[in-house]
Amino acid sequence: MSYNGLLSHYQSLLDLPSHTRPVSLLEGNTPLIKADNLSRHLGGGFELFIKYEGLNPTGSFKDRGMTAAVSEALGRGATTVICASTGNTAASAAAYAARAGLKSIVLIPQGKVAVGKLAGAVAYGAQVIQIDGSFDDALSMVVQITDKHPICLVNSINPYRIEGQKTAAFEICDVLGNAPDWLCLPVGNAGNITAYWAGFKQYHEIKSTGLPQILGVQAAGAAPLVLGHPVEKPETVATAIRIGKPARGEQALQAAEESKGRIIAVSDDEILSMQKLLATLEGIWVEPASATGLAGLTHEIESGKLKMSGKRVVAVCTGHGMKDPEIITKDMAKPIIVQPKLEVLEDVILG
Ligand code: AN7
Repeated sequence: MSYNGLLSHYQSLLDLPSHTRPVSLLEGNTPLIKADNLSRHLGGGFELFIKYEGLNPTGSFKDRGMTAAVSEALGRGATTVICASTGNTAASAAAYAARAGLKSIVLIPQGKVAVGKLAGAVAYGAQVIQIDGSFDDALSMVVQITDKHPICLVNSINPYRIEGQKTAAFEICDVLGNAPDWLCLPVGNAGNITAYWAGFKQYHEIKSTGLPQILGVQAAGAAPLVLGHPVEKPETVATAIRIGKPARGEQALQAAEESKGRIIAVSDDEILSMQKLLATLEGIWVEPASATGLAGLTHEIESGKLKMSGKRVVAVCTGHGMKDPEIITKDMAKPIIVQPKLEVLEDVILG
């Protein structure tokens, strides 16, 4: 059966208006990769799967929500979409808007957007505006401007974003035949955790697939949901989740509570170690934010707070490593240079 993208594949399960006109890049249908090496490294005895969302068309999970939001906007007759973004939403909005023939405007925070994301937004033809402030400032600006002008907001405040993103939960259940025991994922603006929980609940109602416990993970320097108050100046190496006032914070806390899970924070060191482990043990290179869910899982296992024995765990890896190459290249040892002579190469390789 040919695959025509999320909206077509899960049409009957998505609450989208009838005017919606599908704009797809064949997003979704991403692999669920068994990670036995990493599971063994964490003590073993449990099944670990990576939902590799970096393999979406623009390199992040944002494409799931964006196909829905842009399709609805196009069908409604919108001509322009706008979002605030730490980078991935911007690239995704720009790509889907391009395909739909819409203009896109993206507001990004000063300085901290990874180069692969900014390049994407520019390549897809967005008008890129840098705000001399944080993501939270940028989000407040796009909310204000869309209240005043007929421009369509495609941040995850837009309900169709959540509709699209909940398909990731459907896919996991379709592949495993059931919900996992635990789902761990990074939490920034909290749209994704909200969408996963909605998706698992919906599938549970119609297909009795069970419900996972959800472990949402923030970066320690940007952890408003753990601290219980907004963070004025969020700081983390995981720039995707450098967010101090999550738009769907309440729903994230609710998802954690209803699922008997929790939201925790991990340090930048834990995030970067996990990014490296995942790449070197499993061949899966993700951007720092995307290693945050797994870093949280590791934190809980190693501190004895979670026993995973006999469990099935899915870790959502939200964006591709190539989005943020500098995080690797800035500290890497320069490759050695050798003359193009076999003896020299033999010397280097064989010692
Ligand atoms: C790789 O692009 O907020 O909790 O503006 O890019 O749903 O916000 C990105 C978020 C996790 C957090 N992983 O998801 C944006 C933006 C990656 C991300 C998140 C983001 P939410």
